Amino acid sequence: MPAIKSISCRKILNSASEWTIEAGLELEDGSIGIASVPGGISRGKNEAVSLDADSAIKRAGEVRKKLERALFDTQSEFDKFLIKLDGTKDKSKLGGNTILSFSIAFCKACAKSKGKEPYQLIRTLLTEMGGKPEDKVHLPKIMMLILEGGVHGAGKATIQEFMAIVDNIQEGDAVYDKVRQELRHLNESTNVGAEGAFSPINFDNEQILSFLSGYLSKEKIALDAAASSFPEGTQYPDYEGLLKAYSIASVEDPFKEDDWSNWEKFAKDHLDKIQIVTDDLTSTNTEILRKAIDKKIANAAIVKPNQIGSLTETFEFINLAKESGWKIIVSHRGTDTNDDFIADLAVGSSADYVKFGAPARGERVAKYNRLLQIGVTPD
Ligand code: 2PG
Ligand code: MG
Repeated sequence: MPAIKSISCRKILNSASEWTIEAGLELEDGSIGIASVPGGISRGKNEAVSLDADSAIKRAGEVRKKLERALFDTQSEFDKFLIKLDGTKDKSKLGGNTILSFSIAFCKACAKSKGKEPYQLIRTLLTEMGGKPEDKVHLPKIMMLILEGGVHGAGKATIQEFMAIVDNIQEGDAVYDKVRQELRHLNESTNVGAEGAFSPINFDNEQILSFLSGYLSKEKIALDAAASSFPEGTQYPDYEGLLKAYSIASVEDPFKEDDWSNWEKFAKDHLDKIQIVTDDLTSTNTEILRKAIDKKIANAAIVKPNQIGSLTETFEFINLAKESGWKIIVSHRGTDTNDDFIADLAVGSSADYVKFGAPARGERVAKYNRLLQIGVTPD
């Protein structure tokens, strides 16, 4: 790759009116990459540290002197250089958000320099690291968020996400629209939560599930309980009862991230029937994923690059999950920006699903629209 000509870092706002950073990186041939990364509301304990915007800008200033005019042949060389410079296990010195913003900016600039789309470069990078993306580029299925509760919502529901599993954006959008019309009809609020989904304050978990079921035809339901974020003293939902009563095909984070015994028991009873998804528990961390695979506690994992803090480590995680027969779901975060790179990550890695929130709120829509754009790009 051409040497790095310049890097920059500025403060921007995220979807929760908090300050975050946007990184810029230019290669000597004029190729530019600009990237910003999300935060998260229900964050796991094992995630990389995310620095506040001012500290991240300061750290980026220090990194700048070391990056400008430097030559990196590969994404992994670039990422490993920053990981080494940080030197901590949780990326607390430079910040996972600082490292990842530059990691993605570098990837975008390299794609431009090679005349490729980011998803095309990602396919190559994953393959070079031993991965086997599917032969044909295809768009993933979608877990479309329709109603939200927990720390993302406003009402009584303790489960964070109630999603419809759909084949494409149009199908999910139609379900979202039907639900909006019916809420209006019931005189319930159609105000939306952190990720653009409806959050009727009078509905508990069961009421939401029974309501949502009325607007699904062939679509199955995916839940994200985000149980690690339940307030002290909150009971786990009665999963057995819910699975019997509703058409639920996927359950994410049903138990707290350190409650391995409940995870193991649940998996013994249900792993052959439904998709069990780790998010906070694995935190896009290959070491923890290995343990989860050994213990057979799930069969799918959420991929959120900002949980680990670099693209190369995210690629390692994806490759291990796939070679172990797990499904992967590339996901946005509770607080996010308009950056649409994760749509490229999902397509480039042949992800099984994406989880980008509701088809409302600009930062979610940006990612859906990028999928639509990729869908019409000749490969
Ligand atoms: C999750 C995410 C995204 P947060 O739990 O899966 O929906 O939420 O970013 O708040 O952790
Ligand atoms: Mg989750």
